[in-house]
Amino acid sequence: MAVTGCDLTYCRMRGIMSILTAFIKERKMGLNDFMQKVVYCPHMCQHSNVRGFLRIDDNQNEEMEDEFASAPLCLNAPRSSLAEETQMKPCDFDYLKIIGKGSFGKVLLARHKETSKYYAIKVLQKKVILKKKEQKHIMAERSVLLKNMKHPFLVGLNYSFQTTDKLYFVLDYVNGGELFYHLQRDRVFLEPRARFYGAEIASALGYLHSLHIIYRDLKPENILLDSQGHIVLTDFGLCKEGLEPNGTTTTFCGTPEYLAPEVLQKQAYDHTVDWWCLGCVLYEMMYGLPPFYSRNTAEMYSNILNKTPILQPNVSNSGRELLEGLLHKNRTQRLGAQGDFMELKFHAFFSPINWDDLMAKQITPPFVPRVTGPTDLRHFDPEFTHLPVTSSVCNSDMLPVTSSMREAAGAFPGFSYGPDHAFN
Ligand code: ISQ
Repeated sequence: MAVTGCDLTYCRMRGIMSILTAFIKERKMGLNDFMQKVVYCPHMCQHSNVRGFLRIDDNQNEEMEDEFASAPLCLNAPRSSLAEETQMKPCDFDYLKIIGKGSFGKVLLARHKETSKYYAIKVLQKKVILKKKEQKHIMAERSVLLKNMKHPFLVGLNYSFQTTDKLYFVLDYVNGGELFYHLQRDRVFLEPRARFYGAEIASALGYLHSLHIIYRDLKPENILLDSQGHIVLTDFGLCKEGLEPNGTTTTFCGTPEYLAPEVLQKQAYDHTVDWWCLGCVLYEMMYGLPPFYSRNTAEMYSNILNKTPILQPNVSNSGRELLEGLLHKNRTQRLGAQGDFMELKFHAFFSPINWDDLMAKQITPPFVPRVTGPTDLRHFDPEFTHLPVTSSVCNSDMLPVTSSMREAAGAFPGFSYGPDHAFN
């Protein structure tokens, strides 16, 4: 059969279309993954490229903020027609409670109006992010940002969008409470329980490292349990001051107990900083207090830098050996310095763990948090949940008109948007 010019043109067009479709799909996935990384590592927002990309610039944030008139920009697909298909906006949700709060913004329990699904929505103030110092090294590998990011023990990012002055992250919602809320009640965990949590945390950190991401800020309030009792690492990104590795600020906000010596001394750090933090978490689970704890903060800093952690014999040999390895002050001698996660995976302390089963959530959690349903907030700090959400909620009947009124209206001033969109 003769091939006509028409057939050729048709074939070529189909080829071009499939290449374009694949390209758009890849870009869309890449953007989604990028935003997920911003959630896990909010310090990325300090980088000029990230700020430019998110269109967070100082001018924009000065006075013009007409967020009541403007539609939100979908971060998953900015400036493309894909945005319209998948666009979400603050008013698509009912905001039920504040479940976390800090200098960057807050986290709210929200219910999607259409699907009735519950989410934790993290709202970050662009202005506050802007005030933080620049961090240059974070986005060095652009290709890293475009890798897929999904892990059973990392909080999932479902969606993200922005208004003129805020970034919204629609995250999985879990209500098993902070791991350390349960630790405080029990004082210490038996070794099998500490091992289970330690293994789930280590696998999540190892996964991030495989993507060249350092979590850096593992601390009690970032370690949650889901309703089944599995670990969920979040980075609320609400309290980052003082953790700049370029050492330009030292205003610590929150608990400094887990700070690695190299971070404290403003020296270069690498992935081993996460293994130090894991050592601190495991130590606290097994001994009941952080390894360098002192009520006096200056003394605690001095302990972190100078004191050898005390390893009482009520913990097994392999447990003590693991802690000793993770809490090496010299990061080049720390467990994980050479083989990263593999070194932990094959450590004697974790020998009872079947890592494939762990990843598949096939290991029954040693403890199941008592919750009656998604709105059971008993494990959240009442300091947050008792705060009124009224000023944060999107309410189109109460539109503030001046910029100062808008500010006073809180985190979710109401504004109306275009037609309905698909919810992914
Ligand atoms: C998910 N569930 C509950 C609380 C959360 C806080 C921050 C990020 C994700 C969360």
